[in-house]
Amino acid sequence: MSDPTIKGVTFSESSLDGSPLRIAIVHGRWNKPVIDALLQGVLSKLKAVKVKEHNIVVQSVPGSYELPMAVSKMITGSRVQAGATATDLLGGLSFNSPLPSRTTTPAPSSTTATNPPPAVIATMPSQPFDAVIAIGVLIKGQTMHFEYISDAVSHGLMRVQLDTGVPVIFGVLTALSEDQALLRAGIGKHDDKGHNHGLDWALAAVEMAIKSRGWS
Ligand code: DLZ
Repeated sequence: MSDPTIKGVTFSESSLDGSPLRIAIVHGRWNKPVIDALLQGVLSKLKAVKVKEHNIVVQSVPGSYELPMAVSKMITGSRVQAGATATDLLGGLSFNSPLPSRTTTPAPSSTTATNPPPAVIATMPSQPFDAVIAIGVLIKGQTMHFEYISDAVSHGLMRVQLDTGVPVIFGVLTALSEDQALLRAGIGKHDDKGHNHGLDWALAAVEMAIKSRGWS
């Protein structure tokens, strides 16, 4: 068996300051238990390196195949969903609502006491993201879906980051079995729980965001 200490990335976490950064996370909803664990890993590590909660925007798409389009739109779109913060997510609320296209009209003030205004769906001018983390979990099945989607998504995400100049972190697991996926989200079934790769993706996003600011 190979030495388990050799494989993997090294980060100098202490030198990373995410406090000025704005980070988007887009995740698929296939294989949700694994997605949820990865997402929690990303969010906890972003917080650990001081990315502010209100500077984290989370969106979901049906499956991994949709990630490149969603990431592209998140980067280039003129509007983003406001209020979808890490706190909402950790509180268990859903992010599956559509992106709002307009600001709701506030109710007249005279009616607010008895008829509260509709839930605020705020829109705000686009603020640039410093990095986007795309999270998906592909698990090989009996058909060729896995191969086609893995190939399309990896190329699509690379294309988006090169075309836009915004770092896109490849948070897509391409697992040959459910067990492989669980281990890579730190929720393995047996004594060895594995390692949550979401932790690494968060650090990669912050490092690339900081470095690409300096390169541009
Ligand atoms: C169709 C499909 C299959 C078979 N497997 C997965 C998977 O393991 N992980 C994943 O994220 N998505 C899967 N999908 C859904 C596709 O990504 C996509 O959402 C649909 O084909 C619709 O475009």
